[in-house]
Amino acid sequence: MDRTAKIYVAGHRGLVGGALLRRLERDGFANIITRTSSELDLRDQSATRAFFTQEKPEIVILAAARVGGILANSQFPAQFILDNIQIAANVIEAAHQNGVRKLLNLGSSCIYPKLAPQPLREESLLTGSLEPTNRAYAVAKIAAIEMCDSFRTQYGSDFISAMPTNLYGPFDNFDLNGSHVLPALLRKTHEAKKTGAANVEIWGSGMPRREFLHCDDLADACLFLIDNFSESGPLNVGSGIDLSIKELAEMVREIVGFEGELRFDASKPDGTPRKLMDVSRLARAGWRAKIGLREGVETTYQWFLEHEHELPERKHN
Ligand code: GFB
Repeated sequence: MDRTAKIYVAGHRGLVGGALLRRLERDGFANIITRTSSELDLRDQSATRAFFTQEKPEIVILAAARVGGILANSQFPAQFILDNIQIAANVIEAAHQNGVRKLLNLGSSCIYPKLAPQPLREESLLTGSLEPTNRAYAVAKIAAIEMCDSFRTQYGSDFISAMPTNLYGPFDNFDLNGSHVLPALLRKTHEAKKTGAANVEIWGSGMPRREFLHCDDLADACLFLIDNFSESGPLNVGSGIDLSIKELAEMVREIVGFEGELRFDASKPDGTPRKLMDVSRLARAGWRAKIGLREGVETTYQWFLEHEHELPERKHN
């Protein structure tokens, strides 16, 4: 990619957008555009249109979304579907109207049916029922893929869709009500160690299996795909390795140095039994993950220790 290209990173304050911004700046991209959500509400169609008409970005990375862990998804489905459909529709339409030459739409592995064969292949999209805890979010993400593909079919737009597996890394959301499992486990285990608690509470049975990808690896994949990929449909982006939540909690316990027990709270949902991406299409395109899970969790814990004092107060177990 040309270092002078005008790139709009939508959602630069999030886990993914932040990692993209750091990477683009490090690589010397000189023409990056960002807006905070208070400067530009992407759910607002006329504001989004006006922004694109004024700025005329050449490349758009759509990393803006309402996201959250299993609890937030099940408690606020209306917000998850409405915000994400509006953001995607407004950005994709404005990108088309303003001649954006490449758009990368980011989704999630939860677009695949709950019981799709594992590892999850791109062909499984729309072949079965979705996991109920995040169905509203998943439908919005599926709609965004379909929009990109429809603009490609009808107008020849070079709009692509990447579906990352569960992500983690620095600047993640560590608020236990809204967070995903990894930041939650780091925080809960750290606090249990600090207070000398006998155990740390893990939601669900510990049996579900998840795959994790560091946000810096995803940023690397995004830049690679912008240069090297131009096809319709979702493209899986993952590490290709999964583990159970219990194994993850044990890894976190070791890294944090907590000596108490893991206690599983069966009143909390497990969600999808397993989410492991088949990343062979991505590998054929020429990209693979580089940051191992243990190394990534260790550096994320270091980041957490340096920023612990800035985190919102704990309101939930
Ligand atoms: O990360 P998580 O919220 O997302 O949960 P999903 C993964 C698994 O970890 C579930 C368990 O089985 C949780 O029950 N878990 C254990 C915990 N302890 C905790 C905890 O303290 N907090 C959290 N959050 N989980 C989300 C979707 O699903 O993943 C989104 O809701 C999106 O739509 C995202 O796709 C990537 O993998 O279950």
